[in-house]
Amino acid sequence: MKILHTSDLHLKNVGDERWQALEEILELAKNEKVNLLIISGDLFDRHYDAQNLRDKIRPLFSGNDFKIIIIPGNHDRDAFIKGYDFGSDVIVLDEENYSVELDDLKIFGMAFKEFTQDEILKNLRKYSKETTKEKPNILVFHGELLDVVYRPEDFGEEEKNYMPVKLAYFKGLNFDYILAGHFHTGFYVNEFEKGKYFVYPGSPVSITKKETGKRKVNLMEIGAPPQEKEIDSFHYERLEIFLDPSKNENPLKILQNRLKKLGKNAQGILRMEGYYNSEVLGLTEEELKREIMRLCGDKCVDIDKGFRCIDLKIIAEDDIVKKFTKKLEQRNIDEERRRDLFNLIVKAMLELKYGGK
Ligand SMILES: [Mn+2]
Repeated sequence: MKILHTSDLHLKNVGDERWQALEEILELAKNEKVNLLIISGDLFDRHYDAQNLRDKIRPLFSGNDFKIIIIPGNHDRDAFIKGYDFGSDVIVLDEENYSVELDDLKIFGMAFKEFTQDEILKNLRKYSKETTKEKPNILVFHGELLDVVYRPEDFGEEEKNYMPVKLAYFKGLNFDYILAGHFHTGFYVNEFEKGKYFVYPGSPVSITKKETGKRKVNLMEIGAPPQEKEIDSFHYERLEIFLDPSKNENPLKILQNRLKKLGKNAQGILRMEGYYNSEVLGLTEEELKREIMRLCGDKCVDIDKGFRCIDLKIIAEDDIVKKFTKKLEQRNIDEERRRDLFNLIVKAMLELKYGGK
């Protein structure tokens, strides 16, 4: 029994990067011959988007060789009104119809609701009592796992707590897998009891610039641990460059090399800092920024914000700086230490030259 598990696509439009990610996921499910596709909440960005996209999603969610189980998340909690047709393969698990029994599995869905911790626990116990001994039981869940130290941005742009749970809540209950959604940043899995797993696949496409790196889904076999599987969807990638003046490198060459390595579906969040000598490069700070923008085209975002290079020509010819740079070159020290030391000498030199005037 093979399952593809994802969540948090936040669909808004047909044909955009998020829509393409959904198409890629369906293609993967088909190629991998999965028995089930599970979407653990926030398939749609808003209630309105679900209304607007329902007729377009219907053909994608019909006629597949697998069922598609969906639960509402905090973003699309009101989207799945009874009687609405999202496609013939779809089973929505909500407050009313919270479980479904298939040939090899029993699946429970805990749709998003503004529950207190007591209510969550009560519900979990109620569901657990209805689990079956004959086959594995799965809980599909949308909310926060408090065990992990999160930053608010890990959930996209949420400001408050949504359905907070702890791994301890699931101990002693009869769920073999908790297939969760809501956590955007990355793939997270925890074996909270022997052979029992809690897993967040992370959003399968970058929703905000905070979700960087290749996106993943959970492609798992019942009885085995969840497995992360990289997909080729749109994503942001941090593109950080530090110019080390002791190395005398051409910033534009470094950038070109980094851009070449950027995947075709990736967009770089550029940050270039450090020092260079405009006399050697033949470009002022303004000109250098303009060249960077030209090279990046639409492959990078936030170039203005990320351009932090400093022209050092006013102190570069100073003998002390030259000696220091040479010394730094000869020493075998790591990149970060080198950076700190250089920042120090630059600060000191600038202060010597201009301080107090
Ligand atoms: Mn959410």
